[in-house]
Amino acid sequence: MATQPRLTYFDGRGYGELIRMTLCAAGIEFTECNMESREEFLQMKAGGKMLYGQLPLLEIDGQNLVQRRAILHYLAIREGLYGSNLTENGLVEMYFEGSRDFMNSFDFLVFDDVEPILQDYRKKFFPRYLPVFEKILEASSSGYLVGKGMTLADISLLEPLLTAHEQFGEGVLDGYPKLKEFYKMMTTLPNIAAFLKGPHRRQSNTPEHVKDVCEIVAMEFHR
Ligand SMILES: N[C@@H](CCC(=O)N[C@@H](CS)C(=O)NCC(=O)O)C(=O)O
Repeated sequence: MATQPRLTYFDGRGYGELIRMTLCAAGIEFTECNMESREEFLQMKAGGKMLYGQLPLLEIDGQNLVQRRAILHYLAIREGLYGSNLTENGLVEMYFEGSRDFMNSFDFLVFDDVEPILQDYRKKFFPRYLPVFEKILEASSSGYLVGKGMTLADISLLEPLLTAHEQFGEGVLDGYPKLKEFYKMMTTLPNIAAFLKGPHRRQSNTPEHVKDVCEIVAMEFHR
């Protein structure tokens, strides 16, 4: 029997969550190894699988893949979650990067007092991303961002939409009917619905978790 892929990261969302979601969306069974201490991390590093000494690491197809974007693109190409021609690939990349920026704009969530930032956030970031993705979906006949089926761009967009729902509640996409449909469709796809309820889905990162990870990788933690 072929060995299952193994994802090594920390027991939180961070750079690992989209990889977990993509593996699950593609129906790939995988195991996880969570770094819990500095000793464990250093031991893993000494094992020589982490090219730049960083995580996440995905062991798959006899390879030790690092760099989250490289891992995601490898999976996308392997699993047919990419475009079907050069034009579509350009769109997948463009929407993937935009949705990554949208996701990165939630980085403040690791601070203790997010309430005042949340007020500001809605005004600043929603108008940049939500109307753009709404327009793309209006022009789509499949309900997906690119072409006829799901691509990495859709999975990538789902992550900030899930976070937006967690932070702002159910009505967060009011006024964006196509995005609402997209969100409903994506979250009810069997593999994704199973991921959201299953053991690979992590709770939202807390300041405590981020502090722990900083200790493990010996990085300064700023609140
Ligand atoms: N560009 C890398 C960055 C990975 C990264 O910074 N990982 C952090 C944990 S979230 C890490 O392993 N830091 C340890 C270090 O830099 O020594 C990626 O996208 O995967």
